[in-house]
Amino acid sequence: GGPASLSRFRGALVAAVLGDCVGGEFEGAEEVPMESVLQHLNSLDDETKGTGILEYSDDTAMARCVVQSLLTRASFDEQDMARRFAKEYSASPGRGYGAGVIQVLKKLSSPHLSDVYQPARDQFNGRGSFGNGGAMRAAPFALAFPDLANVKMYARLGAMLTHSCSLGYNGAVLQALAVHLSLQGALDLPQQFISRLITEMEEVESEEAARNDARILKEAEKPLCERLHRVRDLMDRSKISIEEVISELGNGIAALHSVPTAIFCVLHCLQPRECLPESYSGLERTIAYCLALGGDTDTIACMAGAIAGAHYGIEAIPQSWIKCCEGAEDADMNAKRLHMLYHQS
Ligand code: 8NA
Ligand code: MG
Ligand code: MG
Repeated sequence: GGPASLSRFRGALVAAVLGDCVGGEFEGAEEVPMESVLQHLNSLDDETKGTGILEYSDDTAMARCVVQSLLTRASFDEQDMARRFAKEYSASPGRGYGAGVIQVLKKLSSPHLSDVYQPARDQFNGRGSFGNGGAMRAAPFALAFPDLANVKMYARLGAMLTHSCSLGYNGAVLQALAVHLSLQGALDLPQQFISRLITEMEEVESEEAARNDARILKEAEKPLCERLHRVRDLMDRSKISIEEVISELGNGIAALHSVPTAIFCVLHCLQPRECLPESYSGLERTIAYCLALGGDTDTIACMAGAIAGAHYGIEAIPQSWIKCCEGAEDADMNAKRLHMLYHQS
């Protein structure tokens, strides 16, 4: 489809859910042989194996709240979104939430709360969380707002409800930007895609709060930009091992160690790769590659899924995968609603 086509919206929202559901199998694993990944993905095609339904985790649970809030309010409403996060957590606390964010979600359910951003600010002795929990649910902002400035502003505010460290919320801004550009067809020119992300993030990370947090955490002056430069170096190389990707970009629960990684996975899998079946579509390659990294596989595959899905569209997603992932059909429905909202504004 053309820029911002319905197929791209459906691809983005559905593939994010698939990445989460399919990636859950290897979450936290230190080493994942590609053979195990392919076996896991094959089992989804095999109805006789009766894999059953793969459940979604916190990534999708929170993304669904973001989507519902944006659709219901037809804009960003922090009170409404915070309420939905809290309600969702108390209804299903066992979705694999990060240890820290649970405290925020409990405080957000208090009826006496006057500032919905305060619980997030109190995290980690006032430094705020730098986890990838803001980024894992950032894709819907790119699907609700056509304007780049709005995507940046609302992805940031939406993340700040739980992640007040700039590395946490700027990771969400980067993820939303990547989905926004992919939706426009920007991945047809991968070099320009990464350059554009770097330019945007240069501005985002030049803010005082970002510079301060980077200094305190002893990171590079503009940490996400520095990682994006590494992504650009790695994507130019024809051969690169999984170990190098992990050591250069990371596979952990920090936004800094996972959002650039997800972007790299998408870029790397634009072409067929030796380690992956020839029969795979680009989207299947991307998800498989994310799982083979180990670490925070559900979240990295969820984020890469959103970016790749916006590029390849719904047609690249195997029906059998959609059938066995909880919430995939809902995501497809919501993508159609978001597409309408996006084209109304
Ligand atoms: P979060 O805000 O609780 O952050 C996740 C973790 O990062 C915290 O529990 C801390 O250990 C650490 N952390 C974050 N900020 C700081 C800080 N300023 N100082 C010290 N430590 C810090 O949760 P989240 O919403 O960001 O979630 C991130 C990931 O955790 C997601 O992948 C989610 O699925 C979840 N999770 C991951 C795993 C895994 O094995 N990778 C397992 C279960 C849950
Ligand atoms: Mg998860
Ligand atoms: Mg995770």
